[in-house]
Amino acid sequence: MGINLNKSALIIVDVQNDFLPGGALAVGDGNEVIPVINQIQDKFDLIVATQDWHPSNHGSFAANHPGKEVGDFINLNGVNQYLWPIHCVENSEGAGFPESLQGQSWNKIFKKGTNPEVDSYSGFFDNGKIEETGLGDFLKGEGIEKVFVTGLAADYCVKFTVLDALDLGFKTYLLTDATKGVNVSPNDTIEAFTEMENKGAILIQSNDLP
Ligand code: VGL
Ligand code: ZN
Repeated sequence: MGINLNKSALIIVDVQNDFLPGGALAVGDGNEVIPVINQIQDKFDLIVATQDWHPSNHGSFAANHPGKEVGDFINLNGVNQYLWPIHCVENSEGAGFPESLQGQSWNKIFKKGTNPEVDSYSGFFDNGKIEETGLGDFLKGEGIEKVFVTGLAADYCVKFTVLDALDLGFKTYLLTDATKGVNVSPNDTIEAFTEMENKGAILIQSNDLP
């Protein structure tokens, strides 16, 4: 497939306890991405992780909107917002990374979703595209041209991270065996894969890496 890893970064999206089986917003089989991600980290000179990190009054939590339930939508400061269970509250166990995920060679962690007024699926921008996390400038400052995206959840934070990476001009690969989706609707993950591919992402598996 002719991939070389010069000027490449591995992006690990939201592999946090709350998105793993038993967590507050568990992704089915989400734990299966961990050994795959561990196995490929050595190939990359630059590794970044994103961390969903919400204050307890975050506007994406159904519990913060009396009368609303998980799965409802609200208008959150002009953005259509799906309401989630309480998850990844800053400094909680659920917001932490699992011990089984190797993190010793990560260059930087980017927290997102810290503003209670707006959600942030992408690792680059909030959902209103008002504020940046700093990830884009960091990668460009390091001379990165290609990104390889992994993590959770395929149909939310991974998808929006991939789409923004493409918008920012990175050659963008999705590692399909290193991501799993929430599937609020049953086909969400497969549709997210198609959408990412249609917008220019290159879908590969970890064993396609050199
Ligand atoms: C995510 C829903 C809410 C994710 C984060 O990491 O995909 N999904 N917050
Ligand atoms: Zn969140």
